[in-house]
Amino acid sequence: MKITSAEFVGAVAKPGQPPPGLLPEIAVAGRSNVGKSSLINAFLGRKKLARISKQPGRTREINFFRINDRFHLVDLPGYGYAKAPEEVRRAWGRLIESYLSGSQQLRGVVMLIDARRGIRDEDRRLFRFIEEAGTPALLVLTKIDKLSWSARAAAVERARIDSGLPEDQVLATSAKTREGIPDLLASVEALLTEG
Ligand SMILES: Nc1nc2c(ncn2[C@@H]2O[C@H](COP(=O)(O)OP(=O)(O)O)[C@@H](O)[C@H]2O)c(=O)[nH]1
Ligand SMILES: [Mg+2]
Repeated sequence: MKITSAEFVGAVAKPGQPPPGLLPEIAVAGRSNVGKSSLINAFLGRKKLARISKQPGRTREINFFRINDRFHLVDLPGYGYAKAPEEVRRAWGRLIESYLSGSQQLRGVVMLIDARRGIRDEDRRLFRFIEEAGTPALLVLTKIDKLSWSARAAAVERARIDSGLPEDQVLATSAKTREGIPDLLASVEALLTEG
């Protein structure tokens, strides 16, 4: 897949609010600071697109980007921000879970995991939720450039065992070096074609 166009088309701020259009959807989820904005920009080959979701207020919304007039890339708000009050964290959870269980267009979820940290409790909770909904998932390790070559293989293997996903659904990526980005484009293409 080659990205030819990408634009912000709207946001969902409350559970149950309809999406800004009915294209097939690929959602991207991960803890705050996992490298989600950087990866989305690397994936799209754009420098500034995901910055929109950094605007105050937007970080707690689900942001929709129309790609190639063919699908929506859905940027889910980052979870697990340690300093957020409990009530705010719960509201994030409700919004994300309401979207994931309610969307009729969702073709797959790209779950981002920091390669240095591996899968943690909140990731596991979301992962189980996605599995139970029967939605196809990709597990994408981020910031892989920060690991040595030997540590990379171990991180991928651990993520594969922890998630129970088959090998071809676990990818190692770097927004910095673009390692793994072509594989991610191919995997997203496969989700859209299979769906
Ligand atoms: N070395 C390295 N750093 C990264 C990579 N991706 C993101 N970062 C850094 O990780 C921090 C968080 O990235 P950001 O994309 O804002 O994460 P978000 O909160 O998940 O959207 C920033 O300091 C980035 O520069 C990567 O692939 N390699
Ligand atoms: Mg971000």
